[in-house]
Amino acid sequence: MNLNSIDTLLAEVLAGNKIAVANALNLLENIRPAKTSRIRQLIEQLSRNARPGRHLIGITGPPGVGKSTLISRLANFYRKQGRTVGIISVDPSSCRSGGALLGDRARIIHDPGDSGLFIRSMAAGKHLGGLAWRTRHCLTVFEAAYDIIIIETVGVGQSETEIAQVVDSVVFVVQPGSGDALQFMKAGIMEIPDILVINKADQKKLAAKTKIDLETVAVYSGFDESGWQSEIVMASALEGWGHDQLAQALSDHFSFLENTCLKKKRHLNRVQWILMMFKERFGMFGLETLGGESSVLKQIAGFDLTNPFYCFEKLTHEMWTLAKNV
Ligand SMILES: Nc1nc2c(ncn2[C@@H]2O[C@H](COP(=O)(O)OP(=O)(O)OP(=O)(O)O)[C@@H](O)[C@H]2O)c(=O)[nH]1
Ligand SMILES: [Mg+2]
Repeated sequence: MNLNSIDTLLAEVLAGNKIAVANALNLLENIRPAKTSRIRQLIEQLSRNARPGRHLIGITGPPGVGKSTLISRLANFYRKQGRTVGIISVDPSSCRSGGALLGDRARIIHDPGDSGLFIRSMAAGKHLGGLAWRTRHCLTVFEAAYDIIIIETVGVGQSETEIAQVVDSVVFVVQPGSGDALQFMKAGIMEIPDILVINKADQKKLAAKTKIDLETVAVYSGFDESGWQSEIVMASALEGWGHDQLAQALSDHFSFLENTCLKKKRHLNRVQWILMMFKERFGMFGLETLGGESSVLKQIAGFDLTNPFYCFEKLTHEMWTLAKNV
Protein backbone atom coordinates (compact mmCIF):
# COMPACT_ATOMS: atom_id res chain seq x y z
CA MET A 1 0.00 0.00 0.00
CA ASN A 2 1.43 3.36 -1.02
CA LEU A 3 0.45 5.91 1.60
CA ASN A 4 2.39 8.59 -0.27
CA SER A 5 -0.47 8.78 -2.71
CA ILE A 6 -3.15 11.12 -1.34
CA ASP A 7 -5.93 8.96 -2.80
CA THR A 8 -4.67 5.82 -1.05
CA LEU A 9 -4.02 7.71 2.17
CA LEU A 10 -7.56 9.09 2.10
CA ALA A 11 -9.13 5.70 1.39
CA GLU A 12 -7.20 4.12 4.25
CA VAL A 13 -8.07 6.94 6.67
CA LEU A 14 -11.74 6.51 5.76
CA ALA A 15 -11.40 2.79 6.46
CA GLY A 16 -9.98 3.65 9.91
CA ASN A 17 -6.51 2.19 9.25
CA LYS A 18 -4.52 3.44 12.26
CA ILE A 19 -1.21 3.62 10.38
CA ALA A 20 -2.84 5.77 7.72
CA VAL A 21 -4.46 7.97 10.37
CA ALA A 22 -1.06 8.46 12.04
CA ASN A 23 0.57 9.22 8.66
CA ALA A 24 -2.12 11.74 7.78
CA LEU A 25 -1.69 13.47 11.15
CA ASN A 26 2.08 13.61 10.71
CA LEU A 27 1.61 15.23 7.34
CA LEU A 28 -0.84 17.83 8.67
CA GLU A 29 1.47 18.69 11.55
CA ASN A 30 4.36 19.20 9.18
CA ILE A 31 5.33 22.85 8.93
CA ARG A 32 7.69 22.63 5.95
CA PRO A 33 6.38 24.72 3.04
CA ALA A 34 7.26 21.88 0.63
CA LYS A 35 4.39 19.90 2.14
CA THR A 36 1.80 22.67 1.74
CA SER A 37 0.22 21.45 -1.46
CA ARG A 38 -0.16 17.88 -0.16
CA ILE A 39 -1.64 19.22 3.09
CA ARG A 40 -4.06 21.32 1.13
CA GLN A 41 -5.12 18.39 -1.05
CA LEU A 42 -5.58 16.09 1.90
CA ILE A 43 -7.62 18.56 3.97
CA GLU A 44 -9.88 19.30 1.03
CA GLN A 45 -10.54 15.59 0.50
CA LEU A 46 -11.00 14.90 4.19
CA SER A 47 -13.45 17.80 4.57
CA ARG A 48 -15.56 16.38 1.76
CA ASN A 49 -15.55 12.98 3.43
CA ALA A 50 -16.36 13.81 7.05
CA ARG A 51 -18.54 11.14 8.68
CA PRO A 52 -22.16 12.33 8.62
CA GLY A 53 -23.06 11.26 12.17
CA ARG A 54 -19.81 12.29 13.86
CA HIS A 55 -19.97 13.95 17.26
CA LEU A 56 -17.16 16.24 18.39
CA ILE A 57 -16.87 16.42 22.15
CA GLY A 58 -14.61 18.73 24.16
CA ILE A 59 -13.72 17.65 27.68
CA THR A 60 -12.08 20.34 29.74
CA GLY A 61 -11.52 21.34 33.36
CA PRO A 62 -8.84 22.06 35.95
CA PRO A 63 -5.73 19.85 36.21
CA GLY A 64 -6.14 16.50 37.90
CA VAL A 65 -9.95 16.35 38.17
CA GLY A 66 -9.99 13.02 36.34
CA LYS A 67 -10.61 14.01 32.71
CA SER A 68 -8.38 11.31 31.23
CA THR A 69 -9.75 8.62 33.52
CA LEU A 70 -13.29 9.65 32.59
CA ILE A 71 -12.42 9.65 28.89
CA SER A 72 -11.09 6.09 29.24
CA ARG A 73 -14.47 5.01 30.65
CA LEU A 74 -16.42 6.93 28.05
CA ALA A 75 -14.35 5.55 25.18
CA ASN A 76 -14.82 2.03 26.45
CA PHE A 77 -18.57 2.62 26.69
CA TYR A 78 -18.76 3.82 23.07
CA ARG A 79 -16.59 0.95 21.83
CA LYS A 80 -19.00 -1.54 23.42
CA GLN A 81 -21.76 0.14 21.41
CA GLY A 82 -19.70 -0.51 18.29
CA ARG A 83 -18.84 3.15 17.69
CA THR A 84 -15.30 4.12 16.78
CA VAL A 85 -13.49 6.70 18.89
CA GLY A 86 -10.65 9.14 18.19
CA ILE A 87 -9.11 11.06 21.08
CA ILE A 88 -6.90 14.14 20.96
CA SER A 89 -5.22 15.05 24.17
CA VAL A 90 -3.87 18.60 24.08
CA ASP A 91 -0.84 18.69 26.30
CA PRO A 92 -0.17 22.11 27.84
CA SER A 93 3.02 21.05 29.58
CA SER A 94 4.91 20.71 26.34
CA CYS A 95 4.73 24.31 25.07
CA ARG A 96 8.43 24.84 25.52
CA SER A 97 9.70 21.65 24.01
CA GLY A 98 7.29 22.01 21.09
CA GLY A 99 6.50 18.31 21.07
CA ALA A 100 3.72 16.54 22.92
CA LEU A 101 4.76 14.57 25.93
CA LEU A 102 3.10 11.24 26.35
CA GLY A 103 1.90 11.84 29.90
CA ASP A 104 -1.80 12.14 29.14
CA ARG A 105 -1.78 9.45 26.58
CA ALA A 106 -0.41 7.01 29.10
CA ARG A 107 -3.20 7.90 31.49
CA ILE A 108 -5.98 7.02 29.05
CA ILE A 109 -6.32 3.32 29.65
CA HIS A 110 -7.00 1.48 26.41
CA ASP A 111 -6.37 -1.66 24.43
CA PRO A 112 -3.64 -0.84 21.88
CA GLY A 113 -4.89 -3.70 19.70
CA ASP A 114 -8.33 -2.11 19.29
CA SER A 115 -8.55 -0.91 15.69
CA GLY A 116 -11.56 1.33 16.46
CA LEU A 117 -9.81 3.51 19.03
CA PHE A 118 -7.08 6.00 18.28
CA ILE A 119 -5.33 8.32 20.74
CA ARG A 120 -3.01 11.17 19.92
CA SER A 121 -1.26 13.67 22.19
CA MET A 122 -0.58 17.09 20.74
CA ALA A 123 1.48 20.01 21.92
CA ALA A 124 -0.57 23.00 22.98
CA GLY A 125 1.51 25.42 20.95
CA LYS A 126 1.56 29.04 21.86
CA HIS A 127 -2.16 29.70 21.62
CA LEU A 128 -4.29 30.45 24.62
CA GLY A 129 -6.09 27.31 25.66
CA GLY A 130 -3.82 25.39 23.38
CA LEU A 131 -6.06 24.81 20.39
CA ALA A 132 -3.67 25.87 17.68
CA TRP A 133 -5.05 25.89 14.16
CA ARG A 134 -2.88 22.90 13.38
CA THR A 135 -5.03 20.93 15.83
CA ARG A 136 -7.98 21.96 13.70
CA HIS A 137 -6.23 20.67 10.59
CA CYS A 138 -5.74 17.38 12.40
CA LEU A 139 -9.39 17.26 13.40
CA THR A 140 -10.34 16.78 9.74
CA VAL A 141 -8.57 13.39 9.89
CA PHE A 142 -10.53 12.39 12.98
CA GLU A 143 -13.80 13.66 11.49
CA ALA A 144 -13.32 11.39 8.49
CA ALA A 145 -12.16 8.35 10.43
CA TYR A 146 -14.17 8.17 13.68
CA ASP A 147 -17.76 8.36 14.94
CA ILE A 148 -16.93 9.98 18.26
CA ILE A 149 -14.13 12.52 18.56
CA ILE A 150 -13.01 13.62 22.00
CA ILE A 151 -10.60 16.48 22.71
CA GLU A 152 -9.12 16.82 26.18
CA THR A 153 -7.81 20.23 27.25
CA VAL A 154 -6.84 21.62 30.63
CA GLY A 155 -7.95 24.93 32.11
CA VAL A 156 -10.60 27.09 33.69
CA GLY A 157 -12.11 30.25 32.28
CA GLN A 158 -10.73 30.57 28.78
CA SER A 159 -10.48 26.94 27.79
CA GLU A 160 -14.18 26.16 27.44
CA THR A 161 -14.77 29.28 25.37
CA GLU A 162 -12.01 28.30 23.01
CA ILE A 163 -12.93 24.64 22.81
CA ALA A 164 -16.54 25.64 22.10
CA GLN A 165 -15.27 27.07 18.81
CA VAL A 166 -13.98 23.65 17.80
CA VAL A 167 -16.44 21.02 19.03
CA ASP A 168 -20.21 20.39 19.10
CA SER A 169 -20.56 19.73 22.83
CA VAL A 170 -18.51 21.11 25.71
CA VAL A 171 -18.18 19.08 28.91
CA PHE A 172 -16.62 20.76 31.91
CA VAL A 173 -15.31 18.46 34.62
CA VAL A 174 -14.89 19.55 38.23
CA GLN A 175 -14.16 17.68 41.41
CA PRO A 176 -16.06 18.00 44.68
CA GLY A 177 -15.31 21.21 46.54
CA SER A 178 -13.72 22.96 43.57
CA GLY A 179 -14.65 26.56 44.17
CA ASP A 180 -12.84 28.41 41.41
CA ALA A 181 -14.92 27.11 38.50
CA LEU A 182 -18.04 27.96 40.42
CA GLN A 183 -16.84 31.48 41.16
CA PHE A 184 -15.91 31.98 37.51
CA MET A 185 -19.34 30.88 36.36
CA LYS A 186 -21.09 33.09 38.91
CA ALA A 187 -19.02 36.08 37.87
CA GLY A 188 -19.75 35.38 34.21
CA ILE A 189 -16.02 35.01 33.43
CA MET A 190 -16.65 31.48 32.36
CA GLU A 191 -19.48 30.44 30.09
CA ILE A 192 -21.78 27.74 31.37
CA PRO A 193 -20.77 24.55 29.53
CA ASP A 194 -23.29 22.24 27.84
CA ILE A 195 -22.68 19.53 30.40
CA LEU A 196 -21.08 19.76 33.84
CA VAL A 197 -19.57 16.65 35.39
CA ILE A 198 -18.77 16.36 39.07
CA ASN A 199 -16.18 13.61 38.92
CA LYS A 200 -14.70 11.91 42.01
CA ALA A 201 -18.27 11.82 43.33
CA ASP A 202 -17.11 8.85 45.37
CA GLN A 203 -16.48 11.65 47.87
CA LYS A 204 -20.21 11.58 48.41
CA LYS A 205 -20.97 14.36 50.90
CA LEU A 206 -18.77 16.96 49.32
CA ALA A 207 -20.04 15.99 45.85
CA ALA A 208 -23.67 16.46 46.91
CA LYS A 209 -22.85 19.94 48.21
CA THR A 210 -20.98 20.84 45.01
CA LYS A 211 -23.99 19.68 42.99
CA ILE A 212 -26.32 22.02 44.87
CA ASP A 213 -23.90 24.92 44.32
CA LEU A 214 -23.57 24.18 40.61
CA GLU A 215 -27.30 23.71 40.14
CA THR A 216 -27.90 27.15 41.57
CA VAL A 217 -25.58 28.72 38.99
CA ALA A 218 -26.87 26.61 36.09
CA VAL A 219 -30.50 27.36 36.92
CA TYR A 220 -29.82 31.06 37.42
CA SER A 221 -28.11 31.33 34.09
CA GLY A 222 -31.11 29.60 32.49
CA PHE A 223 -30.95 28.47 28.90
CA ASP A 224 -28.05 29.41 26.68
CA GLU A 225 -28.67 31.27 23.44
CA SER A 226 -29.35 28.04 21.57
CA GLY A 227 -32.08 27.11 24.08
CA TRP A 228 -30.17 24.31 25.80
CA GLN A 229 -30.29 24.04 29.59
CA SER A 230 -27.00 22.63 30.79
CA GLU A 231 -27.04 19.26 32.54
CA ILE A 232 -25.15 18.19 35.65
CA VAL A 233 -23.84 14.64 35.87
CA MET A 234 -22.22 12.95 38.89
CA ALA A 235 -19.53 10.38 38.18
CA SER A 236 -16.68 8.42 39.61
CA ALA A 237 -14.32 7.49 36.85
CA LEU A 238 -12.24 5.60 39.39
CA GLU A 239 -15.11 3.41 40.56
CA GLY A 240 -16.56 3.25 37.06
CA TRP A 241 -19.98 4.84 37.29
CA GLY A 242 -21.65 7.96 35.87
CA HIS A 243 -19.94 7.84 32.46
CA ASP A 244 -23.03 6.14 31.00
CA GLN A 245 -25.14 9.09 32.17
CA LEU A 246 -22.59 11.41 30.64
CA ALA A 247 -22.90 9.51 27.34
CA GLN A 248 -26.69 9.89 27.57
CA ALA A 249 -26.42 13.63 28.27
CA LEU A 250 -24.05 13.96 25.30
CA SER A 251 -26.45 12.07 23.08
CA ASP A 252 -29.31 14.34 24.22
CA HIS A 253 -27.24 17.43 23.50
CA PHE A 254 -26.28 16.15 20.07
CA SER A 255 -29.93 15.40 19.18
CA PHE A 256 -30.83 18.86 20.40
CA LEU A 257 -28.16 20.41 18.16
CA GLU A 258 -29.21 18.34 15.17
CA ASN A 259 -32.74 19.67 15.58
CA THR A 260 -31.63 23.25 16.04
CA CYS A 261 -28.27 24.69 15.10
CA LEU A 262 -25.62 22.01 14.40
CA LYS A 263 -25.00 23.12 10.83
CA LYS A 264 -24.73 26.78 11.80
CA LYS A 265 -22.47 26.00 14.75
CA ARG A 266 -20.08 23.97 12.59
CA HIS A 267 -20.08 26.69 9.95
CA LEU A 268 -19.14 29.30 12.58
CA ASN A 269 -16.41 27.02 13.93
CA ARG A 270 -14.91 26.75 10.46
CA VAL A 271 -15.01 30.53 10.14
CA GLN A 272 -12.99 30.76 13.36
CA TRP A 273 -10.48 28.26 12.01
CA ILE A 274 -9.84 30.33 8.90
CA LEU A 275 -9.67 33.52 10.94
CA MET A 276 -7.07 31.91 13.16
CA MET A 277 -4.93 30.84 10.19
CA PHE A 278 -5.15 34.33 8.76
CA LYS A 279 -4.32 36.05 12.06
CA GLU A 280 -1.34 33.83 12.68
CA ARG A 281 0.05 34.57 9.21
CA PHE A 282 -0.70 38.29 8.88
CA GLY A 283 -1.45 39.50 12.42
CA MET A 284 -2.77 43.02 12.99
CA PHE A 285 -1.55 44.18 9.59
CA GLY A 286 -3.81 41.67 7.86
CA LEU A 287 -6.81 42.37 10.02
CA GLU A 288 -6.53 46.15 9.77
CA THR A 289 -6.02 46.08 6.01
CA LEU A 290 -9.28 44.17 5.67
CA GLY A 291 -11.16 46.54 7.99
CA GLY A 292 -10.81 44.81 11.35
CA GLU A 293 -11.72 41.42 12.79
CA SER A 294 -15.49 41.69 12.48
CA SER A 295 -15.21 42.66 8.84
CA VAL A 296 -12.90 39.69 8.17
CA LEU A 297 -15.32 37.38 9.95
CA LYS A 298 -18.15 38.63 7.77
CA GLN A 299 -16.12 38.05 4.62
CA ILE A 300 -15.18 34.52 5.62
CA ALA A 301 -18.76 33.67 6.53
CA GLY A 302 -19.75 34.49 2.95
CA PHE A 303 -17.31 31.96 1.41
CA ASP A 304 -17.87 28.32 0.56
CA LEU A 305 -15.92 26.87 3.47
CA THR A 306 -15.36 23.33 2.20
CA ASN A 307 -11.76 24.13 1.54
CA PRO A 308 -10.29 26.44 4.21
CA PHE A 309 -7.16 27.02 2.12
CA TYR A 310 -9.18 28.36 -0.75
CA CYS A 311 -10.85 30.84 1.63
CA PHE A 312 -7.49 31.72 3.13
CA GLU A 313 -6.07 32.48 -0.32
CA LYS A 314 -9.09 34.60 -1.24
CA LEU A 315 -8.60 36.66 1.90
CA THR A 316 -4.87 36.98 1.27
CA HIS A 317 -5.46 38.11 -2.29
CA GLU A 318 -8.00 40.69 -1.13
CA MET A 319 -5.59 41.93 1.54
CA TRP A 320 -2.68 42.43 -0.89
CA THR A 321 -4.93 44.17 -3.41
CA LEU A 322 -6.09 46.63 -0.75
CA ALA A 323 -2.58 47.07 0.65
CA LYS A 324 -1.21 47.98 -2.80
CA ASN A 325 -3.89 50.61 -3.30
CA VAL A 326 -3.15 52.39 -0.01
N1 LIG B 1 -11.22 9.35 44.00
C1 LIG B 1 -11.21 9.46 42.67
N2 LIG B 1 -10.04 9.67 42.03
C2 LIG B 1 -10.07 9.79 40.68
C3 LIG B 1 -11.27 9.71 39.94
N3 LIG B 1 -10.99 9.90 38.64
C4 LIG B 1 -9.65 10.07 38.55
N4 LIG B 1 -9.10 10.01 39.78
C5 LIG B 1 -7.66 10.15 40.12
O1 LIG B 1 -7.27 11.50 39.92
C6 LIG B 1 -5.93 11.57 39.42
C7 LIG B 1 -5.89 12.40 38.15
O2 LIG B 1 -6.63 11.71 37.14
P1 LIG B 1 -6.51 12.09 35.59
O3 LIG B 1 -7.55 11.29 34.89
O4 LIG B 1 -5.13 11.96 35.13
O5 LIG B 1 -6.91 13.63 35.66
P2 LIG B 1 -6.83 14.72 34.49
O6 LIG B 1 -7.92 15.69 34.77
O7 LIG B 1 -6.83 14.06 33.16
O8 LIG B 1 -5.42 15.36 34.79
P3 LIG B 1 -4.61 16.39 33.82
O9 LIG B 1 -4.71 15.89 32.42
O10 LIG B 1 -3.22 16.35 34.36
O11 LIG B 1 -5.26 17.72 34.01
C8 LIG B 1 -5.49 10.12 39.23
O12 LIG B 1 -4.72 9.74 40.35
C9 LIG B 1 -6.78 9.35 39.17
O13 LIG B 1 -6.66 8.01 39.62
C10 LIG B 1 -12.50 9.49 40.64
O14 LIG B 1 -13.59 9.40 40.10
N5 LIG B 1 -12.40 9.37 42.01
MG1 LIG C 1 -5.50 14.27 31.53
